[in-house]
Amino acid sequence: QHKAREVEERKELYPIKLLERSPYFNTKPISLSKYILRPDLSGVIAEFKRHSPSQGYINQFALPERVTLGYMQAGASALSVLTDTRFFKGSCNDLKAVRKVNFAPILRKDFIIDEYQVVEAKSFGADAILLIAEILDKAELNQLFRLATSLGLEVLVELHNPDSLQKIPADAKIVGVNCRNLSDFETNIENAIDLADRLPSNVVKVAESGIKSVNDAAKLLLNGFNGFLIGELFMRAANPAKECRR
Ligand code: IGP
Repeated sequence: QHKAREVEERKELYPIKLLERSPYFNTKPISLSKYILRPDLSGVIAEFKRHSPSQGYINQFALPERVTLGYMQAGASALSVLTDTRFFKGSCNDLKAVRKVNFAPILRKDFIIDEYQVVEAKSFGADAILLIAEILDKAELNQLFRLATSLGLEVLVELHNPDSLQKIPADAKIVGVNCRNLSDFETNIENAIDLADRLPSNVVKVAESGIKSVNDAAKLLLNGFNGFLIGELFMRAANPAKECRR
């Protein structure tokens, strides 16, 4: 797999020992789950996404610092930064840039398959990571979940298929339903609505992908979702932050 090779390369260049010297190992992370539930914020996790595999460039020249500061001023609960390079043309440098100018919780969004990436997320100042149930087996998911938790990172456990429900770690605090089918890229918010009742009852519920309007978000809210992960709708707008404020 391509991701595995990419991670191996970075391991050689920046060994874990080096990452562990990052000052972020001595800072207390900000709780993503708490911020999603804060009544004075919108529940939106606003994503910085310049490119996607299905759409190509969405916003090629957007600056991560500027866009994410705008998101915060618009009342977003949290930020999501895509660090995958091959498909999303992002990197940990984006994460670093966003961290410097924001005090809100930041989710590192990537295809995390290796413990190295969890340590890396922490060293670049992330507060939370995404773990995708469909690309990990249950044991791997639980192992990465435990490592993240031990570093003080929160985990957004993402799933798309009902079959993956059984993989959710017992102490998961935040679960996301991805409305995008990763095999054909189609999005359908009904997917999240169908799964809403089958999620563990004590978790913060996040709907991800394909949220195209305030109406979509309202529908999801009525069906029990607390958080909304939105990228393209904002990034496609001339002024992403203004779109986020709506
Ligand atoms: C955002 P959208 O349709 O608002 O741009 O979607 C986010 O949910 C999406 O980027 C995403 C994603 C992922 C990307 C959800 N899960 C896993 C990469 C990997």
